[in-house]
Amino acid sequence: MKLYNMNLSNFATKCRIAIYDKGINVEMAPVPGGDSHSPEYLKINPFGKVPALEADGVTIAESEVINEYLEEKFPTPPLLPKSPEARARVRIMTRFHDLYLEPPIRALFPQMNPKTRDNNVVNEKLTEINNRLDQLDKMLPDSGFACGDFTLADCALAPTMFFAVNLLGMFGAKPPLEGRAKLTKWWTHVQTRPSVKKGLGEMTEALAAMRGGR
Ligand SMILES: N[C@@H](CCC(=O)N[C@@H](CS)C(=O)NCC(=O)O)C(=O)O
Repeated sequence: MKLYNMNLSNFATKCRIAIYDKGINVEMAPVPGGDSHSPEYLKINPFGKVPALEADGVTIAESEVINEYLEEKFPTPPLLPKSPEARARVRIMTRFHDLYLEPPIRALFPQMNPKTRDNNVVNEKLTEINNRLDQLDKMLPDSGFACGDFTLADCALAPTMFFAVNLLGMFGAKPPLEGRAKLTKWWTHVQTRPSVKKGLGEMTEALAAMRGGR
């Protein structure tokens, strides 16, 4: 199996964490043509998005579809609980992440440069992010992982929280953990998981390389 991957991509890291946690042997491949919109890569994933997984004769796009596929194909150790209700809770978290928490954070990426920044967009997105972080804080348990045992919910949330913690400060946002006790506890706890430590370590290195222009 081959994952088309970029170490700084939060969506690719979501899949790498699941792969590391399950101990699956997957080749990590750079995006052909060096860009997710290169003609070579668009042949592999017409959406022009990273990651994509080549597995058993099919190419699978979309990080959550990839993670659900990996869960079905390699059920041990499980990253989804057994009961339909508990599985639904995990999927609510992953959808909350994909549809509501991550997009306003991503919308700030084109606003990094203070010289070209649109402050109206920044303020609007920061308000949305703060609302979403408050919602996440309410959804999380008092301790432990996001939904009991370590699950696909933690795989999804951790790489995006990495961005929140490391990037929001440059927009003058209040620290994302401030006043959010459950989120703070979860963030400390989730980073003790070896698969998360490895995935976020790779993001840290990639971010440092980007900042250093390497
Ligand atoms: N819904 C997709 C989102 C993937 C995504 O947005 N990936 C980013 C990298 S983190 C990307 O490929 N961006 C390039 C683009 O949108 O043009 C997923 O879950 O895989």
